[in-house]
Amino acid sequence: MKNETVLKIAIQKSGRLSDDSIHLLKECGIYLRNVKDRLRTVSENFPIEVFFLRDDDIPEYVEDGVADLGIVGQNVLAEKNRQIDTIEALGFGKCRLSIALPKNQSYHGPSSLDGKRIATSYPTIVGDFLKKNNVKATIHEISGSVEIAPGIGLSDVIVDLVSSGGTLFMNGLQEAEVILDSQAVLVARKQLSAEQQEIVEKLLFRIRAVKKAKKSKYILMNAPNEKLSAIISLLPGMRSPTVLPLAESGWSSVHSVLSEDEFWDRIEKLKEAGAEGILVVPIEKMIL
Ligand code: PRT
Ligand code: ZN
Repeated sequence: MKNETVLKIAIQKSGRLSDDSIHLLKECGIYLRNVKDRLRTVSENFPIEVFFLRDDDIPEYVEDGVADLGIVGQNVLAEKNRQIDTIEALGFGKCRLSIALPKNQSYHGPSSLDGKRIATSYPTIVGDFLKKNNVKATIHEISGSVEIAPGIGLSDVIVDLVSSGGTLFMNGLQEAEVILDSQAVLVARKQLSAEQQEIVEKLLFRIRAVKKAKKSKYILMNAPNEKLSAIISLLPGMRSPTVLPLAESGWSSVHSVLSEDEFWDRIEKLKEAGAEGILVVPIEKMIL
């Protein structure tokens, strides 16, 4: 076997980030065999070896050099506070770490926490927040089912992750303040070798192409030639739109790329400007 540099990447073994992490690697064209029930696997077509770990352990393993890269939530990173670099936000695993309290209690900012008992799995982040706001409160560290703590008399307040808010609602709690916004990020060990850095750049290039494509749509439409300039002025495209003559004289087919944010607004304006038969197609990869 050739002595090639292989980058080791740690991802969550089983949990909310697992499927999205594997899916991202797949979209980057990195093939992994038998990802279920394994501790590690080497890709057949990219110099990468994947380790499957508990998310809480990933920052430490990356800092210690057991893994070179990792995919982990910013909430875990902030709590563990390890000397590693965040190199790319990945756009999945979005949530927020929030202060929540029983519905019938009022909250007027951090000072409302004075003298309270706070249950959380994030003692470091909460401790820093209290210190920053000059608040004295007691932190009870618990590792799961934080949302039931006020109901069973263990705490007055909780600090926990929220995404839809359904769990808080079901436990009679209200979200009072967001302490941290979080999503999954790609992290790297400090002092990677030049060869390793080269592989990271290759991976990042692919990740960015996938992310960019997700935010964009390819659109095709028919336009009467006399309205072409008005229609073209509404289209950004990567350079300028592609315009092709249709079989029916006096008409053209216009192709372009629109970003998700401006999509609906532009489509309405394009229709008003005379575009017809608008087709919208997902883009798989986008290389700029
Ligand atoms: O076993 P391991 O330690 O690897 O996994 P874990 O149980 O610690 O973590 P897991 O799989 O639950 O979450 C992994 C990561 O997903 C977290 O660290 C976050 O970065 C991210 N994430 C995104 C979330 C949520 N959304 C989320 N909603 N993690 C947890 N939750 C929980 C939250 O704790 C609460 O119990 O979901 C509940 C609230 O959800 P809603 O939708 O009802 O508000
Ligand atoms: Zn965990």
